[in-house]
Amino acid sequence: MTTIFAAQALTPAGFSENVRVTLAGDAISRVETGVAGQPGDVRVGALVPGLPNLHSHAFQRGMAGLAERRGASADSFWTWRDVMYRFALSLTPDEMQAIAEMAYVEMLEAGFTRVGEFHYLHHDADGRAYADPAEMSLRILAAAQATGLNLTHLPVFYAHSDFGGRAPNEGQRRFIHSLDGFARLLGRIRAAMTRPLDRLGIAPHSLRAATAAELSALVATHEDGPIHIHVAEQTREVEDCVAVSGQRPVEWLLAHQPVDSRWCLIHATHLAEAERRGLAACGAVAGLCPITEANLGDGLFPAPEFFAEGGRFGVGSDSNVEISVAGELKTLEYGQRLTRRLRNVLAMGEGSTGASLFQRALAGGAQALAAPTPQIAPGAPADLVALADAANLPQAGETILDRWIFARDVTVGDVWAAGRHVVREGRHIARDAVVARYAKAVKRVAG
Ligand code: NGQ
Ligand code: ZN
Repeated sequence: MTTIFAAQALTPAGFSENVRVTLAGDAISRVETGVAGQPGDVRVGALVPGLPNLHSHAFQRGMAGLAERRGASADSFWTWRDVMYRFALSLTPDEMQAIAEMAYVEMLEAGFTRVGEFHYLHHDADGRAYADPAEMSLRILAAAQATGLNLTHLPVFYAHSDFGGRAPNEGQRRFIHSLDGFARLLGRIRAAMTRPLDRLGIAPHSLRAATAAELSALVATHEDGPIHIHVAEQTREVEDCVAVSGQRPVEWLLAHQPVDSRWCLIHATHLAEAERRGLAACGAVAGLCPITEANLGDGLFPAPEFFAEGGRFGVGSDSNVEISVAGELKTLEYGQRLTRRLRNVLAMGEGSTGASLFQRALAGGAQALAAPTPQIAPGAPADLVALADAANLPQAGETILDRWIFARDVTVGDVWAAGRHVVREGRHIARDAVVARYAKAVKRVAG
């Protein structure tokens, strides 16, 4: 049995002092506040629930920093995608697992305790299914298990290169399924999932990659579990959607699919006012990936209006170019400050901006990943992040969140995921072995 004594902890009632948390297996069994620490307790500074990372393409961690060179033509999301496709085509299952383990180690070290892995690298390099068609998904499951990260696996249905059911291109050959093949894949993955806290959902890649009929068939045959889809990330995608359907992407989805609290719309960057209100009202989560959206030049999500309308959001590290809880939340806020020339925009009222962002991302992230809401309360999963304050300054808990997110002089010290103490003094317990395998994989692929 593990007991943690925290000088401060974020409980459902807010920050409390002198909190003793007892873990039993993968859950919290007891929370005592205003008590003294005892011999044998792990002593920490501020204890907060682990944040869900609702959107990741783990393999892209292996090309982080390799697409920051300008080519002969103006670079854009689409030229980045060409580089990414070439990288994706070269990976073996062993290499993909090694890169995923590196990404997952960094997620845990950042304070994420669950990942939504939006996984589309399914087939062998020639486009044919592996002997086990779930080979690559099993590697994702293995990487999550090896590192201790909770997983919501989101196998991707991908069938077309663009709106109007256009045939997939050569660069997409490892991603492609028929509806029947996809159903078989899901069955195989379901049978292979063994950890009780892991979850399975589906992810039609985008309105480019799945037709209206395919989307309806997928939704009709999956009556529970999360549904994630990329939507309205780039303005070209919005224009193409209007040209083909007469509607903007989010407008089309809200009109043609039963979008509700099971759904997570990834990016949803470009929203007309009616789309923004409709998305907020339907209870779906907006899956924001602020660092990747900045890196790819996507645009800015209308966060303050959406939050004011009751819209839910969570954050994802997406391309994994930088894996950081603090960085995602800070980038979300700074985008608003830069364009509006204001400060503390997403505090959404008086008080701490960091606490507002963190609490909203916690609830939205858990909803999107079909996970119980992370909280420091008996019965909740033991997904916990201890923040270390090097200067040990006496101050209210919310300021600790602001200093973590904006100043980074508070950092992640210890992390427990599903009750396992996997990060100690800021380092994942398997970091050295994972880095060695990661380096070998990336050196081969990147030459
Ligand atoms: C992806 N990533 O699937 O990895 C996409 C790019 C696409 C982002 N959208 C490919 N950030 O959307 O076609
Ligand atoms: Zn994505």
